[in-house]
Amino acid sequence: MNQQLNISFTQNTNCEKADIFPYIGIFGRKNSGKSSFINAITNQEFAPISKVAGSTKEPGKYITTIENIGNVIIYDTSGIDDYGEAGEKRIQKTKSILKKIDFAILLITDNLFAESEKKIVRDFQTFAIPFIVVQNKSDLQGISSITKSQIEKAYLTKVIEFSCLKPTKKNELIFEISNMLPAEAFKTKSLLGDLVKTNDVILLVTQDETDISDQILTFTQIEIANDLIKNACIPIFSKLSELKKTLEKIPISPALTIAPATIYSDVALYFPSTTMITTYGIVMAHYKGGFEKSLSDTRKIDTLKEGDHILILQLSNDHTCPEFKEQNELQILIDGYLNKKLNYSLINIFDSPIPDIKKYQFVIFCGCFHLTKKQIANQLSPLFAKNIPISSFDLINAFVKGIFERATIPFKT
Ligand SMILES: Nc1nc2c(ncn2[C@@H]2O[C@H](COP(=O)(O)OP(=O)(O)OP(=O)(O)O)[C@@H](O)[C@H]2O)c(=O)[nH]1
Ligand SMILES: [Mg+2]
Repeated sequence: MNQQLNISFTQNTNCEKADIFPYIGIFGRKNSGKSSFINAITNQEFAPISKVAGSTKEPGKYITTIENIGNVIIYDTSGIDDYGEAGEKRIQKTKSILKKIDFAILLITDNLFAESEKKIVRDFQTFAIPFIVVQNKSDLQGISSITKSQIEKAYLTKVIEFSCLKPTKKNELIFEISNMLPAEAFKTKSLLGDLVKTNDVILLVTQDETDISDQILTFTQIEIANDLIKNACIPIFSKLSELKKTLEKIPISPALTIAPATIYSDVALYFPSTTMITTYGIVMAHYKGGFEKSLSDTRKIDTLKEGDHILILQLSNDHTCPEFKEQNELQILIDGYLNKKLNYSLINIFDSPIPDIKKYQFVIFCGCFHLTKKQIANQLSPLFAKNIPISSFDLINAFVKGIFERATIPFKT
């Protein structure tokens, strides 16, 4: 029976920017109907389907539309129950999608929710991805009330039955997906998309080479350059020692200049005081979230007293990344700036849970931001809701170096 539902859809569907699409991943065992499901909910035929289990071997990405949701990017994946050396590699490729998506749809069939499903759900939780469970092939086997209530209770999600062959419950399903899509999914995923316009010239200043490393561009600088190219900007790189000549050669002033905090003051000397100059770290801090509170709390560093307790939260477990050392720099920077001795506690959030922060007078997070924007929101939003000042290494670093006011101007609307 074709159910007529009186459903209203609340999400904004008028996305102007190309990257303001919800990113949705479809997961499930081999042959559970993942590719068929994509075709069914988008009314398209682009995902190849086969009776043979394991036919989707590479993640597929489709830019399409779901009626009543709007433009979306959907990822098709290979089976979560794959095995063997090649199968494990395929599972890793499926998992690489987790960093990109805003929402996951986990297909099950025959009421089977076992280790493979539990594993992928743990991954959803790690990446703070909301998800819905869909019992597909319901024309062959409906969802049992026990399976439905067990999953819904254990994971605080919804279980819906669906059939790609007889998609009578399509409206109901799309309504649930629409309601569960997080508001974040409709915001820009661009690092600088809110700040820059097409054809803006953006000057990216780098440190002069050191003997220590052949690698001139840091991971952050590469990410920012990628983002600028995606936004159809014109990124121009210049070493500090070449900056004068670079500026002589470019005919218009850059809309924005980005420099490492360590050479910010040297770079600023080349520009009038009205020029927008920020740091790579502040761009990342702005993107990753909690920025408004961090921005206003940073100044409270001036109110800290001798012996106050500071909690440093390390957000990375990569000891090789240069930003990992920020945790040690912070103590020297702050004690030096305040000319006081404070008590620092260091917690790596990969090793230990975040402690009760009431006993601290200030919380600072640092590291190379290996967490995704969603993970940061998930881990840190309870802290941002508390009445304790919180900021990031990059903002504190800018503050104690006396560049905070100028370097944050581009982010103040
Ligand atoms: N009866 C029934 N068959 C379905 C349904 N959905 C998919 N199928 C069939 O199940 C088989 C597998 O479908 P696919 O969409 O290729 O499944 P998949 O999960 O993408 O499979 P892999 O890519 O191999 O992991 C095909 O023969 C489909 O026609 C459904 O709702 N009901
Ligand atoms: Mg498939």
